[in-house]
Amino acid sequence: MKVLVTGFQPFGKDTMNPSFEAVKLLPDEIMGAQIIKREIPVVFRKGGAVVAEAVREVKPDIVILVGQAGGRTAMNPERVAINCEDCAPSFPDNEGNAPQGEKIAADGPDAYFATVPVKAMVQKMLDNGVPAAVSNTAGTYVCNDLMYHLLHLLHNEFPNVRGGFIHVPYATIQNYPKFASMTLEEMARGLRLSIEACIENENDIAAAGGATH
Ligand code: PCA
Repeated sequence: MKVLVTGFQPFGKDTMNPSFEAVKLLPDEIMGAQIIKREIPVVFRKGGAVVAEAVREVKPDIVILVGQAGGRTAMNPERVAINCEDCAPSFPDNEGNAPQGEKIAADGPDAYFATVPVKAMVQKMLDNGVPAAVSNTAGTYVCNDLMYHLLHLLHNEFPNVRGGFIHVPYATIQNYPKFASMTLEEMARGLRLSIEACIENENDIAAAGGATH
């Protein structure tokens, strides 16, 4: 079995992105599955093209995308990606793009649900002491864009490959004292546990993972 795991390059004012730093700490094998790691540019559409190229080359069984969500308080497997790119002109991507409410795929559905078992991933992290919760929005910036691109590709071309996205909080070494943070090692442990949960659970477990707001 092969698991493709991606993290992002730094973006905005940050000089590091904990998503790829944590991915780099993963072992090269988890439960007998080969772990293949890739870094993704924080650029609308281009990120999706890089992932598509990696999927075609690696031929993974599972794809886990990872991104930073500063301000989040836990490891957040994302439930859904929406067909929308929308960001403030004051916070463009790394190539200056700032789409405002455009569709990602003109012919695509409004949304795709993750095909990895988000609740099992959360449960496994919680059982092992890693803060985790299902997230019901991946935003409308490059992370949502990447997740939508991946799920659109898998739906159309690789229906047997499962895919999902995990948002991570700031890393403690980024030193944002007003925000929650985790160490890179703890994030990597959460990623490893999540990958194990994907390997162990073809289908998701029955558990509450909703949110009131
Ligand atoms: N986080 C951004 C894009 C890259 C990243 O790590 C996001 O949440 O959209």
